[in-house]
Amino acid sequence: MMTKAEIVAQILNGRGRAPAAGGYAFAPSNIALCKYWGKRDEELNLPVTASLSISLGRLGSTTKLSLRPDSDVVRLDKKELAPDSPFARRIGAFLDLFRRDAGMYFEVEAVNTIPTAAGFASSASGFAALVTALDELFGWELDKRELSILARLGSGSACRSLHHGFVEWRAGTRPDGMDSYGERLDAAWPELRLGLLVITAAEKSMGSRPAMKRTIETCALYKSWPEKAAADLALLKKAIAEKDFHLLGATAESNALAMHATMIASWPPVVYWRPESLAAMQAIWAARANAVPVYFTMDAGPNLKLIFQAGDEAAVRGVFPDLKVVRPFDAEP
Ligand code: 2P0
Repeated sequence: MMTKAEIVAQILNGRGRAPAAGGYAFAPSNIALCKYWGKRDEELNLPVTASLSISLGRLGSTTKLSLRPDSDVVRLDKKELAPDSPFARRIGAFLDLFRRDAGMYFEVEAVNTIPTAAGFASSASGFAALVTALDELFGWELDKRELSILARLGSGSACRSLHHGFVEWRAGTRPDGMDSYGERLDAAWPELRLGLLVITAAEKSMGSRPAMKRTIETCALYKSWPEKAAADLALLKKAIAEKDFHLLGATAESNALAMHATMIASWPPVVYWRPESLAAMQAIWAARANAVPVYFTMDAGPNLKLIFQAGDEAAVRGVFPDLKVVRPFDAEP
């Protein structure tokens, strides 16, 4: 098994120059329509299956980076994190991969433009912005494929946040993961809308990393997941190519529910749903029965992400007045 440090050495391969004064980058958040659930390599975050996501335009993370002489400082949304907090440690361990000498420390200023408190921010946009800012600071001039591989070492889903629009994360087969990265699909869907529905802003019960591991280790249903994910990936690509909204929505919803089924069938069970999550699902199914074309997806938490098209926004808002509506294709740089 290879280590992260070996992969970084292989990619950087002596690239770069004297560090610039700083680095700055933005990366969008992404929401998977076909989920990443299960790793074949925990060190390198290599997935069991391919996944497919849509990036959230201007919603994501900005990261400002500079060098410091004495110790790392990590600020998230203007607040300095305690050095021993889990997030600061995770960033510090990732930055260890890129320090040129023992006396090189970083100041990291990360700001989320997606509501953090509402539980929508994830590590994906953060690590994607961080590697892009590192590229600027050190002048590596890496391409998106290489940056995607580095971002994956921080967090799997981060490899999809290097691009806008629809992104496929190729699972790859190589043990070193050099063929496992995010790639943009050549397709746009300007009328597509995502609605962020806050069920609760409370901290989630369990991080997705241990939940994924427990599912693989204890869930008998997980055996069927690779086949389900492969079939859904093909259907989603067809839906995107043909702009078939019902196929897109139904496939994404079914894929999310199948992922949650594997969590629920793990032991001890992993259940992210709150009673309000199920009530929201039932409201969506009732809306569909009333000819409002709206579907949902869910990740490792209680909140729902609604999928609909621009022409149906008023009808969807009629059911969910507090929805935060995102236009994924509006903010293309
Ligand atoms: C996804 N999730 O495809 C799936 C659906 C959660 C549910 O990617 O351990 O934070 O850093 O590789 O990327 C969350 O997992 O996990 C995730 P690591 P990550 O969006």
